[in-house]
Amino acid sequence: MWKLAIEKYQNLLFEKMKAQISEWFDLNNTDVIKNEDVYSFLHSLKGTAGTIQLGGLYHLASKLLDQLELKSQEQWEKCELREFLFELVSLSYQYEHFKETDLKIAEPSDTELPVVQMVCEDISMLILMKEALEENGWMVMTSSDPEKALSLYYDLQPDCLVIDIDFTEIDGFQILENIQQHNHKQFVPKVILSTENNRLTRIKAYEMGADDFIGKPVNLEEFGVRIKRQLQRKQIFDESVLIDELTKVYNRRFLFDLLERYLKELERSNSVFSIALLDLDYFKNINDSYGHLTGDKVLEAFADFLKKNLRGSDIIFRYGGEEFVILLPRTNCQEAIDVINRILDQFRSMEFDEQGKTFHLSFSAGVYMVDNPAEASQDILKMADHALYEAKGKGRSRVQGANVSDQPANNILHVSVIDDDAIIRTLLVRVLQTIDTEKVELNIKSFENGEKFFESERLTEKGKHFLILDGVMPVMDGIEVLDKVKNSPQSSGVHVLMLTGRKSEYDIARALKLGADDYVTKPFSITELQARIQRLIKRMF
Ligand code: GH3
Ligand code: MG
Repeated sequence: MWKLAIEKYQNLLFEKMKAQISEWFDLNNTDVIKNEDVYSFLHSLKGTAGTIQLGGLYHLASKLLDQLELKSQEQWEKCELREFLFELVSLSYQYEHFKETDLKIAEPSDTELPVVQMVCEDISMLILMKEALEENGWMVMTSSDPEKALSLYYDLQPDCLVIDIDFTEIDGFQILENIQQHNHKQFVPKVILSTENNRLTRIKAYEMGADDFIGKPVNLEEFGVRIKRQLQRKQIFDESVLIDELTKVYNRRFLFDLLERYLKELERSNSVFSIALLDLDYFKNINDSYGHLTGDKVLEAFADFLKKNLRGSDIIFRYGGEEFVILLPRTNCQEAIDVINRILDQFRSMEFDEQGKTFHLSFSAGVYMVDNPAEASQDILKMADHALYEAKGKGRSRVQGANVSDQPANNILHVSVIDDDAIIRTLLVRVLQTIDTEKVELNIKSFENGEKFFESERLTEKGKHFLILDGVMPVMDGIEVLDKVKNSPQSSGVHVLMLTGRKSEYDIARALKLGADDYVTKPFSITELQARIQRLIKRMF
């Protein structure tokens, strides 16, 4: 009995606290908050928390009161107060959703977690499977629209693909076939799901390149294990192969092996070398205008062009999607820049002929000379990457040396948090502020609702946008905001992460249909959300 009563009072206290914080944070920008109000708020919090066995809250309130006494200020600006009360906001969130009164915001892990892509028309299935797989710590991206799935596949380069072929309007095998056209040159394990668990369907799936077939209904535990097996196979494959399947140049893993060898050589004989990181300009346009198969052909042609036109001693690698690395042994920075500039001139004049239309392409490049054998391979690539982004920033189709530039260039990503809950808004902004994004500068703003967001004309700010959008809001709900965003002229540069209630299947379905890139169900763990946002941002650049 007593336990129940205590819990009721604890809930009430947190509610009261949340209401007060929200009231302060939702004030108009011009308003200030009186210090005496903050003082009496904390004072009563401390008193009540002690009485109803909320030790964590009691200590936090005491600490804040002590700090307040040292400050002796008359009033608070909203943002100042937000900073001051942040721990309280976080505690309140944790309590509301997890009944945890101790604060933990851990560092997200930096290792690249596997990415699983799932295509399925049935949203409830999709939600269930996503949840089950994410328990393993994998990042799961979902789509219910076959076309969106295809472009997501190219953007994401997942480590495993799961297709539920039970589509109502189309033949689900068609999705597999479309992806296979590209996939036969890239190993990504594919798992097919279907209610048609019969011999003919299974044979067809395997013939079309499926690596596993799972009949529905799916046992989630077994499903997780079978996906795990596929991810292991993918890892073994990646580690054992040195050649990129599509372009037949060396792959990223071999690049790191070889870099180690050249660093040893540098130490032994003092012979410097350079690396160039090349990235095709506006390559996405090729995919969008001519289809992904043409995109693939262009990548192959680019690799062939590099093989033909570089010096015999230079070594070519595919670093990722449309990025290539060239290692130039015994070449200093200026010499490397000259070589790559010559290549760029030749490439610009090359004519592509596709579907009766001709077009020209260019690339941007960052060049970095390695003359210190103690340098880590990852840092070497980072330097080249900084230079590449500088080249992109200066208008593309150019070569930039890293050794001559003083500052790494920063790309701007406008991140907007739209949520009517002041606690969540504050928390998200803080999470975003702690995210470490090497080459991207985050411009973070939060909005109480969709109307304020559109009034601010935020989307007209130049550069890429990332929106974290609450699904359910008064005034204009998240789905309406998403709809309006996706129909705006700026829609192509906007990525959207939806926050949805665990049970609001209908909202998830609509969000995905309208083109949300990802969704996270509430309540979310702060650590997990942080890691997820970090990875999403990394993939956007
Ligand atoms: P920028 O000049 O800034 O580099 O613009 P971009 O369009 O080249 O760059 P962005 O990073 O926006 O798009 C690269 C696209 O390359 C995204 C992805 O869909 C596509 N892509 C990645 N790998 C492959 C692939 O193997 N085949 C095809 N066809 N497309 C790929
Ligand atoms: Mg590019």
